[in-house]
Amino acid sequence: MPQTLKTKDWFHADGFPIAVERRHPQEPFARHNHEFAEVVLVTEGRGLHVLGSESWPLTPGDAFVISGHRAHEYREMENLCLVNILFQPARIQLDTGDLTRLPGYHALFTLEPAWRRRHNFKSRLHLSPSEFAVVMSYVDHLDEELRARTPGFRVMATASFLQITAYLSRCYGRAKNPDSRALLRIGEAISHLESHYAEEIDVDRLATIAHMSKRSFIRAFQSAMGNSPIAYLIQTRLNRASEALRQSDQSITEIAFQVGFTDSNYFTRQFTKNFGVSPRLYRRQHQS
Ligand code: RM4
Ligand code: NI
Repeated sequence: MPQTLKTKDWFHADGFPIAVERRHPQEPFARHNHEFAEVVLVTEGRGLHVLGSESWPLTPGDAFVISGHRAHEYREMENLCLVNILFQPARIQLDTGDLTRLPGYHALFTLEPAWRRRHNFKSRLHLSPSEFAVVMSYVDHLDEELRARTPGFRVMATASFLQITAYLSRCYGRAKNPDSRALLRIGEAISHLESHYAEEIDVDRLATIAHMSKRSFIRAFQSAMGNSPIAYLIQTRLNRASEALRQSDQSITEIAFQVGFTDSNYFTRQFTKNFGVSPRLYRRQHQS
C-alpha cells in the first residue's frame, strides 16, 4: 500500500486549502497518494514520472495535475526540479466566473488525470518558455502571499491560484496534438453543459460536440467525471440553485425554473436528496 500524504501534515494549521512546495531538486520520495490534489510544474532537469504501472519522461515546461487518490512517484532523477501546488479541490470554489466554461479546464483538471494511461501521456500539457514564465510569476505571487499570511492573503492567494488554473487551461486549449484535441472536444461538451445548464440539454448534441457516438460519449463522460451527463447536469443545476437560495430573494419556484427545472416539486425532491435539507430550510440556514 502506498503511503497517503495527509492534509493536516501538508497545509497550514489555519486550514487554508492551498500550499506551495518547491523541490529544488526533488529528493527521492516513496510512492504515495494524497488526500489532496497537486498541480506539478517541472522547472529543470529530467526524470521519470511513475503513475500506477505506467511511466513517462519529464522535461522542463511539463505541467500536469495529480488528483489525490492516484499513487505516483519520480524515478531516474537527474536534477529534477519542480513546483508542487497542493490544493483541496472541494474547498476552493472553482466553478466561479467562466473557468469551467474553458474546455481546457476540463481537459487538464479532470479528463487528462483520469485518462493519462489511455492516451499514453501524449495528451499532457507542455508549456513554451514564455508561457512557463507567465505561470511562474503567478506562482511567485501565490508563494509570497502564503508566506506573509497578512490579512487579505486568503483572497490574494485564491486569486493567484485561479489565475494559474485559468492560464494553464487556456494553454491546454491551444494544444495541437491529436490526443489533446480529442480531450478538448470532450471538454467542449462539458463546457457547453456548464454554460447552457438552464436549457434543455440533449445528450446527442453533446456527443456531436465531442465528435463521438452517443454511446461512447456517455461511457467516456462517466469514466472521467464519475457521473452520467444527466446526473452531472442535475448536480450543476442544484449547485446554481443553492447559490441563488443563499444570495437572492427569489421564490423557490422562480429559482427552480431559472436553473432549468420544469417542475418545482421535482426540484424540491432532488434538492433535498442532494443537500439533506429542503430548499426552504437551506435558505433559512444560509441567509444572513
Ligand atoms: C514530495 C513530492 C510529492 C509531493 C510532496 C508534497 O517531495 O514532490 O509528489 O506530493 O512532496
Ligand atoms: Ni505527490
